[in-house]
Amino acid sequence: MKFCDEANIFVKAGDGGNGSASFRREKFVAKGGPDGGDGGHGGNVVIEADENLNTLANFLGKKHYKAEKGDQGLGKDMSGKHGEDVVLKVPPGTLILDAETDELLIDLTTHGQTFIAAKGGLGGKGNTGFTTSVRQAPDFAELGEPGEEREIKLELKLIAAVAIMGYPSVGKSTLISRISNAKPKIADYPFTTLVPNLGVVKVDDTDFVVADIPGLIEGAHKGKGLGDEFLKHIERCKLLVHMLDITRDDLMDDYKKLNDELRLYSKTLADKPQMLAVSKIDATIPEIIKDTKGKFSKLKPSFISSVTGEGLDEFLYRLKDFVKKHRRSVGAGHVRPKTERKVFKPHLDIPDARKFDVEKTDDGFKIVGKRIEQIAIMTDMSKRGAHIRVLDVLKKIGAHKELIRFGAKDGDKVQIGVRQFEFFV
Ligand SMILES: Nc1nc2c(ncn2[C@@H]2O[C@H](COP(=O)(O)OP(=O)(O)OP(=O)(O)O)[C@@H](O)[C@H]2O)c(=O)[nH]1
Ligand SMILES: [Mg+2]
Repeated sequence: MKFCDEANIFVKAGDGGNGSASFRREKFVAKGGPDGGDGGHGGNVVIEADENLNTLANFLGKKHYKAEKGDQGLGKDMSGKHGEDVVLKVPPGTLILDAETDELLIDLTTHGQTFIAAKGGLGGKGNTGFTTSVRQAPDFAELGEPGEEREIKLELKLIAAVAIMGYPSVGKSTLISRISNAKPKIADYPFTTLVPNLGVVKVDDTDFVVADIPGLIEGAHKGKGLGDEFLKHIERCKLLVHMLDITRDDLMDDYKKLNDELRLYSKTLADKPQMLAVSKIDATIPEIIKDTKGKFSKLKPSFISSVTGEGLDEFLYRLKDFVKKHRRSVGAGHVRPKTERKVFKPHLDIPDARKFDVEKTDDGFKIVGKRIEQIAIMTDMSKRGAHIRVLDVLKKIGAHKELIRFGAKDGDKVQIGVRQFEFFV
């Protein structure tokens, strides 16, 4: 639906804390073993759908959101504290896009659904973690990994709680113009409304969004009239107001035919809770109203006139109760992905983590690969031990052999991500 609210924001996850390169100090022991603890992971920037919100107004003023850094590791094997996540709340129906590429990252449709917009950096390992049988006193620790940062675009597709649907010209737009802030076009010819009109309806302390849908006719599910495009919109609403025009010939027939259309389109649509409203009661005679009440006694419609206002108050209170009753029972959209708040594990999150490619460059070689680049950025190159460890990792994953195959010799430069190394055979 056209009603869109937008905001661009910058998100920066917390950097991981550096690991500690510390050695045990004990009385009467000249030099104890390594006891440097790990740095804490940086916090994530998380975006969460919250049905208590209706707009993205919160993001209009503040543009930068930053999660906490992980603390540094300390001696005595003390790990640094993990950085806290920052959780940004948005209304369900918010699309999250990469601001640079316009790529859709996620469509948050359900209350409680979350998305990590920027991943926190890994904490660096302390020197304790690098002890091996041959390397008993590592004098180096890993640096913390920088947290991700990017610009994202939030786009709100307003999801109406209620859709007013019915045949053309039954008075749908006239009703929404009476009960909400919407100002739709109204006319006495069919298909006046071409795209849904959205309006906010306020009854006492409750407000909700209502959509006035273009008229539906028989065959709509196959694209007849304005067709199935709008049935898709209706599918996103929680509740339907099915409107019948008392000046038409056979209301029961209208009612059944439109419900058949819904059923032919989808079961989800057919199963939506409906409230019936019979319109234009000012334009008929009391006998017909009485007769219609009799025929529809089981379905208990509201009888209204959007022209005189008769029956509108009662209709609105019923609508409010109807919305309140169903607010939590039905999801905001028809897509209901599983919602889980999983703990982010950066290492495990990298697909094909150990894959790499070697390239020859103008002044040396380049290795491209997620995990190896992560290790490189976390390496303090001023420490000889750390340098040797990177070479060890290259050997382990087969990159060292590959570099030799490409012709690498002692002293050649190897670029891995943002870091440069000297190669040793
Ligand atoms: N007498 C009377 N006329 C009404 C009432 N409600 C709507 N109308 C008239 O019915 C005609 C159609 O009204 P709309 O509100 O445009 O109908 P709609 O259902 O939105 O029509 P489409 O958008 O074409 O599907 C207009 O001429 C309205 O003035 C009512 O309560 N009483
Ligand atoms: Mg209309």
